[in-house]
Amino acid sequence: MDFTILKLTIEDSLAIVTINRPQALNALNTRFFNEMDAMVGKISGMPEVKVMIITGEGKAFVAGADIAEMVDKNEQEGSDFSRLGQNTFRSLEKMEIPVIAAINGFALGGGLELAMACDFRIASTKAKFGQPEVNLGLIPGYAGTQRLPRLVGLADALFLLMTAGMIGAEDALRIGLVQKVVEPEVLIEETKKIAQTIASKGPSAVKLIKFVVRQGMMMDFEQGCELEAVNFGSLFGKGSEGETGMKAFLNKEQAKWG
Ligand code: CO8
Repeated sequence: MDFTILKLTIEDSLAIVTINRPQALNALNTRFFNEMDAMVGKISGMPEVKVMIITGEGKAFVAGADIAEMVDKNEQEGSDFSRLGQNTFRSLEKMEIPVIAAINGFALGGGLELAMACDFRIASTKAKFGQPEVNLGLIPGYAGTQRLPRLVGLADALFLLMTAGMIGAEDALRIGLVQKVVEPEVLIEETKKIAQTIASKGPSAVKLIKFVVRQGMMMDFEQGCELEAVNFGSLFGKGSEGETGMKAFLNKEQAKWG
């Protein structure tokens, strides 16, 4: 597929995907979702890529779903547009490798929903966050009603969803919506450093962390522990990643992953 909205840069084992429609503050349209589906497929087929970063061009990460595209939709089309975005973000969330959002500016509505489908979020001090759908007589449609309370808790989620208020990066950090706040000029560098740290770890272990934690969150505690035990065991044995890592430690060497 020809990418006209998404720009892909590969740097060593990192894939940096930039949403590049700054004239509309990177608002999410059908073309974006088709490109993001294709991008998820493309990067999933690149074993050399260990971590993916998503960021936005210009003053926005993403200022929401494209209101101009949504305005004339009927009920059925509205639900379909919601499912389109939900499915794309679910595919992104289910990628085996970690996905980090580097939030450079506005992350509103569908933009915040995109950021929440990533594994964690690094924000510039200039970032602004909100779910302003009720200003438009809408509710979130890309699983914001589901991911936001799971990330920040019920009351902070309802506060943001009901007031449509925008919060800054420090408040987002306080409620756990983002994990780190940095100056705008170092956002990408700092995010890359975090991504490189992750990329230097046991690659199967990192993927299993993502899988076991995310799956476990949808299970009861006992089932989650069993999922952990099975996957813990999968890293043991002759030629395994666990063997490589543990032997390197005992030999006081840096592990060389296969
Ligand atoms: N959709 C389409 N165009 C947009 C959007 C958007 N979400 N946001 C900004 N733009 C456009 C503006 O219309 C403007 O275009 P033009 O230059 O042609 O007039 C351009 O981007 C620049 O925007 P502004 O001039 O408004 O820039 P400001 O710096 O003055 O303001 C704001 C920035 C505060 C971010 C402002 O643009 C704004 O409030 N944007 C809308 C934010 C919003 O309401 N987002 C939520 C949208 S709804 C949503 O995301 C629901 C998701 C689930 C959908 C489920 C499917 C059914």
